[in-house]
Amino acid sequence: MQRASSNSNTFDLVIRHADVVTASERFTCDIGVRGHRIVSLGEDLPEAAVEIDAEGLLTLPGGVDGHCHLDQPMPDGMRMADDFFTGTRSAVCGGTTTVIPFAAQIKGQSLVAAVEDYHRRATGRAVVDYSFHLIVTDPSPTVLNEELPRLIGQGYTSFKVYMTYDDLKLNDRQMLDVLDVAKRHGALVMVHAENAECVAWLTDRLVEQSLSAPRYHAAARPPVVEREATHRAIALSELVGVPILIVHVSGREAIEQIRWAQGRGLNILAETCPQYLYLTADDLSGEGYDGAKCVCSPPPRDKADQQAVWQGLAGGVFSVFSSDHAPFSYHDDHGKKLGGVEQPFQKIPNGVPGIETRMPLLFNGVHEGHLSLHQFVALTSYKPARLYGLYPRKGTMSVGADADIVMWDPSLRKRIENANLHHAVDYTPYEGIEVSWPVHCISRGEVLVKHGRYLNPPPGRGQFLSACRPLLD
Ligand code: DUC
Ligand code: ZN
Ligand code: ZN
Repeated sequence: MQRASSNSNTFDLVIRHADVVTASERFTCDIGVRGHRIVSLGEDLPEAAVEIDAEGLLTLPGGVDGHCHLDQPMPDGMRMADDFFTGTRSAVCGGTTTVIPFAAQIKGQSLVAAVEDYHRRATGRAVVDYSFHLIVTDPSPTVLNEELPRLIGQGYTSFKVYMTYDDLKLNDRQMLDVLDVAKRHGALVMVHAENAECVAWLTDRLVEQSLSAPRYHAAARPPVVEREATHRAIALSELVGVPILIVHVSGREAIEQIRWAQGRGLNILAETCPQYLYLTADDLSGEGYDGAKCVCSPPPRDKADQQAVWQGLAGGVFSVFSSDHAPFSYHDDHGKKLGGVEQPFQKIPNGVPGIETRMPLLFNGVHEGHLSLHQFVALTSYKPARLYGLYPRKGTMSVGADADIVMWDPSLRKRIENANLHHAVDYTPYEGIEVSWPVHCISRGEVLVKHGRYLNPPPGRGQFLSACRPLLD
């Protein structure tokens, strides 16, 4: 694939005969890269130091994972298995060349301190480029009036708020305050929509009956709990007059609320994730404690919900498809078996790993006729780049964009096996599913994956990306 050039240094890299697919176009050309950027899309480009023949492959913009958790500070002895090194290594092996994890405020902590701490965790570790969302858990007057406006101006233009989890949740008034700051300063608020009081009430009833197995996680968070919070978040957004993005939408009841809002002309955006296409609540009922591997919130639903999510992806309800990678190992005292013991459902660390399998699993939607290739690019790269202020540097294939390029062979099908993944988690909930994989992955002009093999680039080559204003259309 590579050959040395003796007579030209016009380009550092040329990709020949590329069948380029973006969110809106498909064309064949040679791609010329100089330094980190695409500098030419043309024909018969002169020879470069590095050459790749893309004949027979699809050439797509690198993926942007707009929702993943890496090395996030956790309470109660929990610890994420992936840091910025293993997480971004895993990302690029699955075709993702930009990740956006969360700088999370601990209640009582300054938001600026949370961001500084998160930079320390990322610096020198990332293999691909990264940006940060914020998680706002304590919207004090200082946070609302000083820290958030300053951080938005410095390139942190999206933040997540939670309607559940005791250590993270905001009440409605606090949500209104945060939405108001987003409106005045041009940021995007992402909402985790589950009704905390309902979850607590249902959990107490299950615990009273000594029902503690992983499968009761789904019973404690039924669709109505997500539906109610989704509707309430929409109402709060309407009241303030600012768009929101509802994250990890799990099935038809929440989708109905979002469709209803979108039909009324409200600017309600939505995200879904692989677990809502490939898992159901039955996966929480595995042998013994095995169901803990699929405990995430909202929980996976049923087959009809999976169908509704596929239809929502195809029909435009969803703007983005993210992993919500939450890397807790199964055999780990800091993971699913906290303290070395099996936990009652309400204490199991929430989340499933999926940063490497996100794009291959959605590519199956193209393979099976659910989605067009353009929709695949829009959901996994173009739209998250725009919403999170990284476009046109990321999310497209145009002159001036970063050379983040992923080449796929749609005919190459291989089963997912955790042994072949590059994260530090000891399982994948998608073991055995057959998918297409990226063949070559390029990040800012550098080949990091070649013929499916990870080339071990040095940790720290990934750069922090300061985000611009969200582009919502
Ligand atoms: N739910 C979240 O809200 N975040 C991480 C993982 C999960 O399941
Ligand atoms: Zn969440
Ligand atoms: Zn999450």
